[in-house]
Amino acid sequence: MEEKAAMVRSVCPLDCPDACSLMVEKRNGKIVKVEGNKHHPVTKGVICHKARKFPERVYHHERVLYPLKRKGKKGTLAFQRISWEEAYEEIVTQFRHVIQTYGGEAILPYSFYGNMGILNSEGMDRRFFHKLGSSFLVRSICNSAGAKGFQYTMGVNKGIDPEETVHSKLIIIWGCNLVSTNLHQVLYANEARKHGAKIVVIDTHRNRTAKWGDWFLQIRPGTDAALALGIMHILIQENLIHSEFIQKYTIGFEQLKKKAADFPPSETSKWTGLSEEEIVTLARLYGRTTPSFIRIGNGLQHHENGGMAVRAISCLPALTGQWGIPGGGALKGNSGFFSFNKWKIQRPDLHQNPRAYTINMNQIGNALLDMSRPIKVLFVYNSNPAQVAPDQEKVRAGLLRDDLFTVVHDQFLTDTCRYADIVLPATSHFENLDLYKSYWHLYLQLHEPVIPPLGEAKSNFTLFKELAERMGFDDEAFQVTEEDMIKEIVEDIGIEYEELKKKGYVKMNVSKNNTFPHHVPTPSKKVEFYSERMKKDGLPPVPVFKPIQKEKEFPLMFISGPNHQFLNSTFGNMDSLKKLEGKPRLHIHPTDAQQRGIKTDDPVIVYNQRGRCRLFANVTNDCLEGTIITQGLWWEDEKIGFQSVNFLTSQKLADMGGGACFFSTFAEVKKAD
Ligand SMILES: Nc1nc2c(c(=O)[nH]1)N[C@H]1C(S)=C(S)[C@@H](COP(=O)(O)OP(=O)(O)OC[C@H]3O[C@@H](n4cnc5c(=O)[nH]c(N)nc54)[C@H](O)[C@@H]3O)O[C@H]1N2
Ligand SMILES: Nc1nc2c(c(=O)[nH]1)N[C@H]1C(S)=C(S)[C@@H](COP(=O)(O)OP(=O)(O)OC[C@H]3O[C@@H](n4cnc5c(=O)[nH]c(N)nc54)[C@H](O)[C@@H]3O)O[C@H]1N2
Ligand SMILES: [Mo]
Repeated sequence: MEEKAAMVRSVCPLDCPDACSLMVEKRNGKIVKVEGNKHHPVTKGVICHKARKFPERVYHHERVLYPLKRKGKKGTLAFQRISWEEAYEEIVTQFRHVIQTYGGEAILPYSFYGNMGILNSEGMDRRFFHKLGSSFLVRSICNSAGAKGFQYTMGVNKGIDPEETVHSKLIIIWGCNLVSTNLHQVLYANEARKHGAKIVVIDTHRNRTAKWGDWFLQIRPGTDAALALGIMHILIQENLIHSEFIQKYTIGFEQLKKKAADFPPSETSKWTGLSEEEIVTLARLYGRTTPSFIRIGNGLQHHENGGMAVRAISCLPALTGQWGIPGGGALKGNSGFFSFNKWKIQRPDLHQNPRAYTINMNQIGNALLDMSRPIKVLFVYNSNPAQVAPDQEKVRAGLLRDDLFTVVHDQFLTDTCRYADIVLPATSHFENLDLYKSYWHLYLQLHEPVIPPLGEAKSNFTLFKELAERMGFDDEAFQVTEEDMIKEIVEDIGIEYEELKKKGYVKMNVSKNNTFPHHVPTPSKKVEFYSERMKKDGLPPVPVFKPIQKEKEFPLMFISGPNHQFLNSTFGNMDSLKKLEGKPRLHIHPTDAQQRGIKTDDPVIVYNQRGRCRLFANVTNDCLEGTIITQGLWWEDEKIGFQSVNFLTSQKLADMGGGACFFSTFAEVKKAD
């Protein structure tokens, strides 16, 4: 007899700003359907295709359900099943041997946010590797340049409550492909639009978001700081600034004014490719509309000057006095509202060697090949470096090293698993107890398990706790349960666990004393147009524009961003979503295509000094001349000879925060034979 369907609450674990609240339909103990939670104040019943496809992912026939050990050559995906005991035995033996012979620094964890749960992404794992004495990983692949740039101006990674943006009268979406990457911001903006708001999109690509907005400004990549300075120039020259606000809440206006003077419309136009008229119109619109809101994306900061771009843009709202008006201000990221005690969660004090090597994850390729301080064990979880990390030629060469012992904990045999000595089965988030914040909305959510672990899968939390036990770590930090840890985290910031459990979510503090402009935690406690701290850090203290270094031999700028149906490389193995996404495309301007004899649907090779990848051309005016664009981190496909776009990207670091420079990549393209 068919069991009555039960609806259970869940949270979407994906590395996406929306952190949706989900409702899961279960029948006979199995998840059959996933929907958006209608009662959650932000999700409001709306979710994307990816989340709807979770049942297909969770029960996918290719899911890894028990530990595996390599039996063939590295790079070949040949494994045999082993037990957890055998896996632990082998890993612990390697850890002990490596620590004794080379020291703990020869062990490197490599993780990101494949699952955003705090316990499973930055909780028990951190405690474990600290105690183990491993090298430190700088987790800078995503937003660190922009986050740092924003912090220099505003002191903390906070913007405004996105729920307020329904009140905005002007919404500028700057380098952010909302329609694909932050769906609920689109809904708020649509609401604002009903009340007369205008939506401006500033992007290099006429993407889905550009087509949805009211006015699209197609900017040359890497020139956003010039545009921000150009807007300031007009605001100041035409007295569209808010003098009392500037007086009361900012420092360094005179220095900024001097810098902005260098960017009259003619100069700004020369760099950005926008017309003088577009620049002037935008600046006047910004100067004359209140409340105005700028959603700053991740795209524009994946450049070598990306930190400064965000730093410059983040000065704009203070110039026109937007902070503090409902719907006025900007938002790059909101993690600063979740003021957890990281130290208590991650316990860096367990590390016996706080001076251990620090390795920037954007340079994992070089790190794996640097034999002057060899990494002997690489432990990968919540991430797929053989797909997402730049300069894949180096990454793969490093992963192929015979003397490197690699463990990968994942739900699927990702491209990284090809290089693993041991693959461990990870639970899906539905199988775990965890706590979720968002880097956009302000609700903390509790996730209680919806189903028990599939096969022999274990959560990251359980894995690292059990490894600690086998390593003989008897600190209290490793004795706790998931519930203990969650209680400790939330009670520390004054949230009752029982309340969280009952409702599923709690909103963070948005009172006056916790928001701009009343609370600006920079050294001066004011919005810093001039930053002494930047000067100390060897950076220009006032926003500047530094053009991206071009490469003569490779004239086309190659921008490889996320696509609509995948989440980074997650879902890249699912037929339904692959079908919706179509082919891995290279969007190319008609002039560039014609010069190279390329037509739509032609297979093309994109290449540079580091590597190549094969894509299918789409000749279109949606990109600028000189810029070629692809979307999505597709899995390796031998049939079409597809390789990661990250064979072309480089390990160079952005101007701030050790950030990644995925989009400051130059390439050439030719028709494939
Ligand atoms: N569907 C989907 N959603 C996702 C993801 C996904 O893979 N798929 N990934 C998630 C993650 S981890 C992140 S970090 C976010 C990222 O999401 P977003 O913040 O939207 O950032 P991107 O999509 O990387 O880039 C946004 C836009 O920046 C543009 N761009 C590139 N260079 C420049 C420039 O110099 N100036 C300007 N103005 N624009 C430029 C690109 O053309 C692109 O359209 O999305 C999250 N959500
Ligand atoms: N060229 C180019 N490269 C990029 C980007 C780009 O725009 N262009 N974007 C960059 C950005 S912004 C980011 S954030 C990174 C993202 O890089 P990653 O964080 O590596 O993202 P994913 O490719 O989604 O890989 C996450 C992996 O975690 C696994 N996973 C999910 N849940 C769990 C779990 O509970 N436990 C374990 N052990 N594993 C789990 C998933 O199955 C998946 O294989 O990529 C970066 N790389
Ligand atoms: Mo990201």
